[in-house]
Amino acid sequence: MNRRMALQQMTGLMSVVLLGGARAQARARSLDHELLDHELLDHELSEEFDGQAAPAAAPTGPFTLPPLPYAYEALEPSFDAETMHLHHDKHHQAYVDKLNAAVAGHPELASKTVYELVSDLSAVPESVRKAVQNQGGGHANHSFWWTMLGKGGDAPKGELAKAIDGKFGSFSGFQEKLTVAATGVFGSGWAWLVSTPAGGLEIMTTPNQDSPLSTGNKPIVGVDVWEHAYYLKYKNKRPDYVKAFWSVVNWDGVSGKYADGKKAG
Ligand code: MN3
Repeated sequence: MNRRMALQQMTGLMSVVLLGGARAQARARSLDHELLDHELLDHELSEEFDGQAAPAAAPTGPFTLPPLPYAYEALEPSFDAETMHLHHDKHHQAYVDKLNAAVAGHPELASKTVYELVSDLSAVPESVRKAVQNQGGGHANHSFWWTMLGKGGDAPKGELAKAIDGKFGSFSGFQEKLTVAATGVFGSGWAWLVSTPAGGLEIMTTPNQDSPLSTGNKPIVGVDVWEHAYYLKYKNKRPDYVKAFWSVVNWDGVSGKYADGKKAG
């Protein structure tokens, strides 16, 4: 073999190698593309079937976090924006996520509203009852809380004003009693003004995230006294937080809902 032939052979070998490399690359690219297509398809499918195609992933439904019905800074200076972000985006979201995890595999629960779930805990299978009580209660209580807050009026109106005066003597008499109940909750929980099954008004407290609905009582006003609701701004001073709470109750909304509830029976 002379030098020229050897060079020709080498060039040929190299071009085979190069060509093979290029082919392999092209093949790899098309495989990538196919894989990508499959990934996209899987993604589309899983979106289309709302998570059913991807059982390994944490469920994103059926319960979802309702958006805050006003800006995060809307309740400043009583409730600071940072607390609102944490309280809504992290704490409330966590209740929703854990409730979704609890009802996964229980289609008979997933088709109910969270209010239906906490209103009849005895209908929830024992294996997930505590989770629904805690996480469902957290979701129900906070969904109520955001809409009850806001800036709309300084005092109850109409039917609610009359009912409060009738039960507590005056608005300030009611405020005093709910304040005492809220500051007196031991540990984490809520203080409430509720409409009882008999139709009257009562002040009650619930531990943890228990919903008044679980005992047949309909919440009208609630005070969240979990530390996550106030610790950033008020530290250990719960009474200061409860005092500030009174300036961010949306009385127009609360009074309207109460009147509608009375009409509906
Ligand atoms: Mn809370």
